Amino acid sequence: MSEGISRRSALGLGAAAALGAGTARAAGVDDPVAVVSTWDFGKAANAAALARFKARGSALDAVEAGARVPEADPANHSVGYGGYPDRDGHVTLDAIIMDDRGGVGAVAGLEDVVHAVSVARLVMEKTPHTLLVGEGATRFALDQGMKRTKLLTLEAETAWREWLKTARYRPVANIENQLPGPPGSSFNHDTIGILARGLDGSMAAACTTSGMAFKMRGRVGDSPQAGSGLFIEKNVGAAASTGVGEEVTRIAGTARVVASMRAGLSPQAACEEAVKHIAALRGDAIKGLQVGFLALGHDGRVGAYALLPGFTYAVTRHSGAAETLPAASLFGEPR
Ligand code: SD4
Repeated sequence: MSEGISRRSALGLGAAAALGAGTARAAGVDDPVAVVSTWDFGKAANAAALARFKARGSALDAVEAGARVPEADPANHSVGYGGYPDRDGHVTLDAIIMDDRGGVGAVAGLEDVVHAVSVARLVMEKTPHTLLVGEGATRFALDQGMKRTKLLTLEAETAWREWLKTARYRPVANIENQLPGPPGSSFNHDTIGILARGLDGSMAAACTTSGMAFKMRGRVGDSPQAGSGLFIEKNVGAAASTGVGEEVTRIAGTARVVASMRAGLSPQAACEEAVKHIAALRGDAIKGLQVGFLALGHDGRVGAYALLPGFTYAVTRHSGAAETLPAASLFGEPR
């Protein structure tokens, strides 16, 4: 058996059980983790990110390339194009990208442009700012040569019109992975958080989403806010969140996860601490709501934990070995 195959089998059920049980596994020294990302559709995103690494791209190039996959895929009507609109019928996108040298770029409430993560990168690289919102973000993207695209698909518009009949706003736990449709279809589009680590130890991270379906016009979630939906610190690690953004923002969730790692907790223990903090803080108010954290340490260790079962994440190593794993959770079935 080649070493590659034995490594792959080491990433099989045993690893899933170990990670799923909440004990973060030390990264393989000979085949370190390259990319991790949220939900089942993270696997395809990770493959695109790894391809950038292989083409000598930076960690920043890798996370941008990865995030663009679910943003654009018209077949799966994923994050970005085909996202569910706000309650007034507008698809608005939130995205952020960060490197480990203090680089931050983000957009919130972006309309009519598919690749929010690339606009975020342009904010980081071409402006003196870290966050552009709404009309100004769209104008900036178009000025930078991005194409104007109608993001509301017929399918998403139909779902919105159906929603308007009751207009009850109640986020559904784990909608990202639910049937009908393949992962990333219009029924389970949502946030991707993607964290990458190059073989030289450099790291970058990105997060992109159409936010909560049928949100209020103007609502911004955790995703584009540094320290809520995404955070990274050199020589410590990176974290991303997914689920009901308000619950993450209340505790500056990913800044908290990274702070815990800085203080010496493993990525797994850091994710668990943040989830438990939300539960203790919010009590019954978070009944039935999902929040998940995913973390990648600077040493390549991975952690993931959620309030409810059903949060999955994809791990891809520099060899190309890849798998999707279930995160352990604080509670049992959705309460
Ligand atoms: C938000 N956190 O806008 C995002 C949504 C999400 O998986 O992550 N869904 O609140």
